[in-house]
This record gives sequence, structure tokens and C-alpha cells, in this order.
Amino acid sequence: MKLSESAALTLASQTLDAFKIEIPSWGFANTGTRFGKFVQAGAASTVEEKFADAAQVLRLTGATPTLALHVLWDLPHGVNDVPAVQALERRFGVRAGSINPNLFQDQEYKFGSLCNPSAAVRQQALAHVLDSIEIGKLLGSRDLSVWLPDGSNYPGTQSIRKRIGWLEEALCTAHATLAPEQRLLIEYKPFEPAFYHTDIADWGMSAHLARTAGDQARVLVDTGHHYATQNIEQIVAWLLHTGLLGGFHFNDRRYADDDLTLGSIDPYQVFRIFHEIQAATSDGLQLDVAFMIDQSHNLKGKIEATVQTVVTAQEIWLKAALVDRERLASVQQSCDLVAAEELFRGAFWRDVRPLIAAWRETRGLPIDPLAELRECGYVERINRERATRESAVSSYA
Ligand code: RM4
Ligand code: MN
Ligand code: MN
Repeated sequence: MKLSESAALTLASQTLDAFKIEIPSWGFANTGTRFGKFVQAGAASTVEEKFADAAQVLRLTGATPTLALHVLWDLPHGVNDVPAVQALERRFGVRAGSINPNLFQDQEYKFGSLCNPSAAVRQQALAHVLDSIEIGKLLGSRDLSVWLPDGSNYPGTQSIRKRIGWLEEALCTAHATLAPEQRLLIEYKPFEPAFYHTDIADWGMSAHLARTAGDQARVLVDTGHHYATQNIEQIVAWLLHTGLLGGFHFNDRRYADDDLTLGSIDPYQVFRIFHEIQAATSDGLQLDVAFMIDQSHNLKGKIEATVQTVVTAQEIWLKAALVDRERLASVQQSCDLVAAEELFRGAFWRDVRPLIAAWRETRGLPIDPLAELRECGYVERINRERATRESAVSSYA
């Protein structure tokens, strides 16, 4: 049944009020490919600038109360940097979000971090993870997102099974130090930087490690970390069913881990993922899934790309909320394939922008966040102010 206009507006308001997505601090910094890095005058090079930019995105979209932090880039002195971050939280009205240990930049990690054959290097990596957990505790930030670059490039050069054992051991130790409200999210990725084997290559490996580590461990799905034809929403459905879905790193891709803007290549895939989550909620599953963005804006303006991403997420989340699930369940049950597909596609094709504009108006948000960003002069201002200092390029390719 098609909703009346006023029922759709009410549903839109409830849906959008509840929708929050975390933005990454590194999305505001200069990054690039492993070839040229094209620096932007207004790119953030300090954690203060990242918080300032995040506050703009929150002001424009109303949906991004937290900022994901990468320990090495944002808290280079570990727990000692916590008071400074807390001051920024207060000053900019943005909270610290997930904490991301960095296990891929130090020279010691050439042959791996938590899976390195050297016990000393494994210890160093574990100590960094434990520090990151401590940072999370002090900041009151719930999720620790662990991504490892570990793997090998050539067959026969490493014992894959020994490395599994080392990883299990490290994650169990890390899990034991979590505060009761903290979670350990384990991210997988099929390849890159390793090109023969990656120690946590897919969701099955993450799921096993999460179960082994303990009750507070979950799987983190980065949408860019799959082979090209993989059915990501099916993985999501399995993780929902098994209670192991902890969160997402959203981005889009055409080839590999491209870190392009969410929904820029395949918005229908985002819709299908969002549908699985909302269907699970309406089926009564208790979910606690963190929505995070993990993108690298190499060519687009960084704040502009972040705002565009959040707006796209709001649009697609609302489309998924407009699926008539009761009717869908009935046509699924009777195997009326075309009716089911048309109902599903119909929600995807619906232009929800007027509904979102109406919601923004009632919440005192700019009706067109991208236009407001252009008009408010913030980007020009930071381009001027930040142009004078040495431009820092993050090593993140
Ligand atoms: C990895 C992975 C991690 C991210 C790093 C920078 O590919 O997606 O989540 O923190 O890149
Ligand atoms: Mn990621
Ligand atoms: Mn990635």
C-alpha cells in the first residue's frame, strides 16, 4: 500500500532523526594514490582542524555526531593526547568516535603486526592495541576498529596456520582488557597491502576471530573489502542472523578498495545492505550496528565530499525505510517474484529528496547542505588560513 503524504513525512522524520553515521578524521586530510598526491590548500593537517571540519558537516547534515580517530595520525602521543582531544570535543560539539589503531606504518611491521613471526614485533603491535583500548576508555568511545595489513606476498614464505594462532592469542588478550561497554570490531580485507595471502581475508575469518576473542567482539564490514562480484548484503544477512555484525565502513568502489564516495558507483548495493538491516530490525532483532564512513577524498573537496556522502546515506537509508515490508513478506512467501522485485525496486527509485528537505526544514537544518556549504564561505576561509602552512600528506595511500 502506498503511504499517504503525511504518513510518509512522519516516517521520514522518525527515520532521519534516528539515523547517525560516523565520519573519518582522515577524510579531511591530504591523501592520494600510491602515485601522485595532489594536496588541497584547505586539507586538515591537525586534529584540531579535523574536528573543526567535522563540526561543519554536523551543522550541515545533523547526522554526524562522532568523528573516527586514527591513533597514530590523531593521537601520536597515545593516552597523553586524550585531554587535548577532550578539549576539542567540547569546543566543537563533536564526540570522538571509533578508535583505529595503526598497525601498518611502523617499519617493524614489514612482515606483519599481530601476526609477525617475531614475538617482539607482535608484542609491540599488541601494546599499541592495548593503548588504543585505553584511549577508548578515557574518551568514552565504544568501538575499537582493528584492521591489520598482515599477510604475505609469496607462497611458502609464511606459515598461515601459525599466524592464525598468534592472532587468536593477541585478540583474546586485547579483548580481556576491554571495559564492559567497549567492543572490538574486527575488519577483513581480501588483499592489499599483501597480495598472496591476507591474515584476515574475509568475513568468515573475522567471525571466527570474533567468536574466539570473546562476547564483545564483532565483525566490521568495509564495503570496499570484497571481490568484485561478492554479494555483500548476503554477508550482512548472515552476520545479522548470527549476531556478529558490529559495524560498517561505508565507501564505494569500482575495482578494489577504491574508497570512493558512498553510492557513487552502485547506490542500489547500499540500498540492498540498508534493507537487510532495517528488515532485521522490523523482524525484532536487537541490533547495535555502527555506521562509519571510510573514504579517501583525493580529487573532490574534502568537506564537500563528506557532506555529499552523508546526504547520500540519508537518502538511501530513507528509501530503504519506505519498503513496505509486510507486503514484501507476503509476496516473498507466495513467490510472486516480479511483484516482490517491483516493490523492492520501487522504493529504491522513489525520489525522497522532497521528504528530506521537509525534515531538514522542521529541524532547522539547511535545506540544501551542499549549497549552504558553498554559500557559507567556510571552505574559502580554511583555504586561505591553511594555505600558508606546510601541507602535510598522510601516508595513507
Ligand atoms: C584500510 C582499512 C582501514 C583503514 C585504513 C586506512 O584499507 O579500510 O579501515 O583504517 O585502510
Ligand atoms: Mn576500513
Ligand atoms: Mn580499506
